[in-house]
Amino acid sequence: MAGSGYTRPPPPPPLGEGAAPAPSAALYVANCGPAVGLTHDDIRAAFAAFGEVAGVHGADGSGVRVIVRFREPAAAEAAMSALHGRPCAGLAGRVLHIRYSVPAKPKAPVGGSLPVATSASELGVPGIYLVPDFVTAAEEQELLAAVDNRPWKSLAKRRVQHYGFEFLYETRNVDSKQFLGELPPFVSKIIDKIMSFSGANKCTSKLVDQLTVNEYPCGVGLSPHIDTHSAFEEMIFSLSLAGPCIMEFRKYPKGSWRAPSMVSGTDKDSIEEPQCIRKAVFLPPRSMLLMSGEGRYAWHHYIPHHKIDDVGGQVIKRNTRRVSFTFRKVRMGLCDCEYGQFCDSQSK
Ligand SMILES: O=C(O)CCC(=O)C(=O)O
Repeated sequence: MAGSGYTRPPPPPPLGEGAAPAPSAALYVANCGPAVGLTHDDIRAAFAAFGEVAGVHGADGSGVRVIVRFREPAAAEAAMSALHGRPCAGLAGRVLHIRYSVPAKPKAPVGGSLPVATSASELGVPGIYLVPDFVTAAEEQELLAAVDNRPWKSLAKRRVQHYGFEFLYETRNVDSKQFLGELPPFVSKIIDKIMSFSGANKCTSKLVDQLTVNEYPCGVGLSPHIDTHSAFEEMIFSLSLAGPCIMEFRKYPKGSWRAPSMVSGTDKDSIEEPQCIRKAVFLPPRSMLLMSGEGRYAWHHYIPHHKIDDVGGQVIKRNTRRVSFTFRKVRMGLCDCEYGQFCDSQSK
């Protein structure tokens, strides 16, 4: 798209579904470019037969796809009907594959354009609480040493450990009949402290019985998701250790939007997503995040894949790993929350 302001259109929709990009003055031309021996001047000359060409630009770094911009949409339409899928005499008989190009969205500045809160009150997502310095630096080192002494399981972009119950990434759920055993003694102090959270007394029996430890290499994040309602009870506690991150919360107008797989970690940030409310908070090492109520049930949480973040004008480098301890309580029945549109129990 270099400089053209246009880019590759989305793949054509299956027959009868959605609409192809509307005709425009810019064409996305594949099988055409310097890498197959055609200069931008050659291409401009061949397309000029249909109207005034405003510019020819590489569509990407491949050298085989270009954007041809006409002054008038009618010229683009004429070129499309004459040249698409046919050998082009002016371009050494190459068969061109042409679609209407679409305007490129401006790229977000480094770290995203979202202001980043440094406290839960500034974040303003109901049910989200953040406690800085929840553990001391010495406790942090003990917790890291404890998990580094245990086997990690490698996912595509990060490593994990599960205690209490295994988290099944394929179903984003747990097998509640497969109890792996009590949470390990090295987290007992954390669990005691969690009990002191306001609202923690809502839980009648054990407050948490499942722990997922995530180790994110520098700059690696996590796809947007809501923890499956039927898998876990309301309160989710996440302790950040070693490195910081930004956590973004997103509320979608329709609860049905599903994030790409958390296993692959291949989310594409916000490019193809529907409109949503976005808010972000900085999670420093040793802080504890509590997700409850609306923030837990109705907002997706997401860790952008950034190596550098801008927090209130201060550049924060994510140049160490981040290790999080996420404590949850496995749900043994169905969820009956008041956020039915986001609830897998209630949509069945
Ligand atoms: O790393 C974190 O703080 C969040 C982890 C999380 O959301 C998850 O494991 O589902």
